[in-house]
Amino acid sequence: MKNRWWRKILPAVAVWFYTSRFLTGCGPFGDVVLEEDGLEVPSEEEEDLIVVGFSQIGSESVWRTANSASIQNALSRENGFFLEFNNARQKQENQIKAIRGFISQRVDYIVFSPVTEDGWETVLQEAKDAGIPVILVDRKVVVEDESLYTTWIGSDAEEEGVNAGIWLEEYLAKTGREGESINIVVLQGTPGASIQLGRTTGFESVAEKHSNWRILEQKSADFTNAKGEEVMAQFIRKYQDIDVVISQNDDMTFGALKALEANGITTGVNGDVIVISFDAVREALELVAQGIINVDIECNPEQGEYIAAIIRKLENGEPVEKENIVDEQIFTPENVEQYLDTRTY
Ligand code: GYE
Repeated sequence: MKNRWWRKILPAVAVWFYTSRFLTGCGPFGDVVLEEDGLEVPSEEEEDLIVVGFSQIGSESVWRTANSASIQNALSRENGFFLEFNNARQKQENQIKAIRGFISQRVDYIVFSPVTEDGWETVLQEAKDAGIPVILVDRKVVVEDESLYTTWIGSDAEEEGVNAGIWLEEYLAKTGREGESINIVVLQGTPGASIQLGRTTGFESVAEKHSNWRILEQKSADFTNAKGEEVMAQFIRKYQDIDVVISQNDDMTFGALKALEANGITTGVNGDVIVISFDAVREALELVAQGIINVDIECNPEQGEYIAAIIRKLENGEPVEKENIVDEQIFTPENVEQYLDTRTY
């Protein structure tokens, strides 16, 4: 029989490997990353990096995936950051848990995109007491004491809603329909999310100036493709004469288009129903170019570089603005072609 001596020492090697890893954070074959509360911590060589804990809402949309990628690219090791990325899977309680984890880990900055506006006071106070600056990204919070966060970076949701209304106003005038009665249905995003509330109030502020516009119903489809299809199908069953569909993100629009098509209803420039969408991801811009979606109000997910720049300023002790609004535009069949090649998401 062969002498398999190594079999005898294997358990001892395993014990040595895991104990040394556990006690020192270093493995026998170089540095490894210690896990603490399921969170990564920087190794010794990474100690100079700026540690950022980021709680993302989830991965509900194409926009969200692009937003996550932008933040991961900007807050990379090469750029001097150590990023703790947490996916909250649409739940506020998961975000609060992640933020508490970041606090106990004493990260340098906490960044998060709040799924809804309310309910953040306690955990933000805990971050403040721990002396950790909080940067809000994409969505906003409602808090009495604004010093609970340092700054916010995102889109002007209300302006996006106003832009949708103004576009509709101009389009109806251009097509000679300004005097017609116009029936509108709205697919809304996650209830209580600042972006949903902003887009809604923005559009309503224009709609209320037009006595011939009638908002038949506004219903949440949670920013997802599947729910967009489901809610649009309900609208179709309930209302015979829909003139305009407003969908507060592209994913819901993709779902709604499926439901409309399944019911033999055409959309867009030469169709039965006018479609107004938000986000402007590549696939939606292609549908704008084909005249299937009439207009897409851009919401810019590329917020990573903005966050990195703000953190660098804070590191240098420079002041930062309380609100930082990203640049955005409006895409119609008339202008969209020139942007198609460069759209990466
Ligand atoms: O419009 C949608 C998403 O908060 C701006 O969230 C964001 C929205 C975006 O999932 O697609």
